[in-house]
Amino acid sequence: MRVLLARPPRRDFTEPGLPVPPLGLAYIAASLRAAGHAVTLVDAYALGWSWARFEAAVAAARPDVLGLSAMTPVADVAARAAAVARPHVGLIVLGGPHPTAVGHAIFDECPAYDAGVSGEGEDVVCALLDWWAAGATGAPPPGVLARGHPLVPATPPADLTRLARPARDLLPNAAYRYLFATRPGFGTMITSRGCPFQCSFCDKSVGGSRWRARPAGDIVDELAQMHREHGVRFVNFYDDNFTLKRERVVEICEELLRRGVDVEWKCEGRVDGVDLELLRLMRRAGCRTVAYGVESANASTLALLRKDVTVDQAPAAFAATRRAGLRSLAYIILGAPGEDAAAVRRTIRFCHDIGADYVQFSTLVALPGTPLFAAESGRAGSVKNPVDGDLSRQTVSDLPPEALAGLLREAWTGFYLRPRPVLRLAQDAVASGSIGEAARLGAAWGRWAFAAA
Ligand code: B12
Ligand code: SF4
Repeated sequence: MRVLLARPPRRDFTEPGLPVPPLGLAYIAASLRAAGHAVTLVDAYALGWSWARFEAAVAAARPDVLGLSAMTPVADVAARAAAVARPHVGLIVLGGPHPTAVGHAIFDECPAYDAGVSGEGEDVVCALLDWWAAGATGAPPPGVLARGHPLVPATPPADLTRLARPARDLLPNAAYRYLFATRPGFGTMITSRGCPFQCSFCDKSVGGSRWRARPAGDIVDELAQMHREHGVRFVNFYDDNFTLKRERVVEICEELLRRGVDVEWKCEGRVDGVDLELLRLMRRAGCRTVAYGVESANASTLALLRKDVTVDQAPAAFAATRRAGLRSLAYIILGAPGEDAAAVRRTIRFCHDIGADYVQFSTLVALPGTPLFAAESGRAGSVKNPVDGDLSRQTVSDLPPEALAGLLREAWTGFYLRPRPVLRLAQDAVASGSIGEAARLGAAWGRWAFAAA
């Protein structure tokens, strides 16, 4: 079959935009191609296409199948793409975290969808196309959401090495940027899937709790291939928990050093999963930044979030990161239930005290698919965040939305309107070739700060 996989255009062209590769679609493309389908991939978001151009491209391609991906807060964009594409396409399939979290509700949200894929989609999508080609009679294969049929969950792949590598040859690789990269030539990669922790705000519907990791040799082979074939020189490891198993990180670093792969990288870690020796090895092997889910300086909030770390583990991890010569990024949640303005300000101050190089401030959102959703979805107010463009977050908090928005503004401006972070960001934007993205983010940020003032 002729399959078009598409990441639709931006909802709003004034939004800052994060043109990072659509890795999930690239995995799906590789799997479909290996099964003999003719696959094209359009990343209208990264290419800055208008909606008119997107519709014209779909109408010209007239594919048998259109595959889209969605996260819940931006699910309306995929629905708009499906509606626009409907007259020009046979089967329209939605995959990703949104259909996995909400299931058959996607058919009520958007009548243009014919089917959905729940969970990791590489095997399921091939089975779905076979079922569809055979007339869609009888029960759909496991993992497929179809109208009038109950979902039978699919078993996710246990051995990740049997999956075809992402079809990066179908991506507009030169269009990808990342603000904190230290060099141009940006790519992303996943070396493990799943996470055994149970943080209440995190949607693990796709990857699940069973941690499955790829061996070091396979990971470094892919990195070398990205460097050789696509000019990638800085990689974000998007694993939920890159540092979960210390010995695996050591193996990856040693393999990178042994083979001399010239790629710098950033990964996500937990403050309880690093030490100075490991961080120094990571630095030697090309790591430049480690992002940590610090979340809060309030022990009661960490307990509510079921983060399974203590407040005093963060300063130690950030100090070790600094001593190893690495930059640190702290993910922070402000205004969780139980927090008043003083508690929020304690966390804001904490970010300065631990010496974080970058901070990403958020509010607490109860997404479907998270343990928090069932408990808290009834009392959410809307709060805007400067990095979200026109997206507002349905935030769970005891603070009134306006008060929390004010504290969020205080946090962002207090942290970033200082010479050091501004200079560091400017330096990274130049080094990574992301000046355009940085300017757009700065403008969106300025509009937000001005509107909120
Ligand atoms: C990288 C990342 C991003 C990147 C880019 C995502 C992208 N374009 O691919 C950035 C930084 C931009 C981002 C932003 C956001 N993100 Co994000 N992100 C991730 C992260 C860390 C990794 C995604 C990834 O590459 N996974 C690896 C690939 C292989 O998995 P995958 O994408 O899920 O794809 C598989 C399946 O979903 C399925 N599939 C996916 N698409 C399709 C399509 C078809 C046709 C089929 C058949 C199957 C299929 O098959 C794939 C292969 O198995 C995940 C966490 C995670 N572990 O997945 C969060 C995650 C996806 N993000 C999340 C959220 C909430 C957001 C934001 C909405 C946050 C916000 N601001 O409120 C924003 C959205 C901003 C925007 N305007 O789009 C949530 C989504 C939860 C939900 N229910 O929707 C996640 C799951 C984090 C979490 N644990 O809560 N994100
Ligand atoms: S927030 Fe991180 S550590 Fe917690 S469950 Fe999600 S992926 Fe795992």
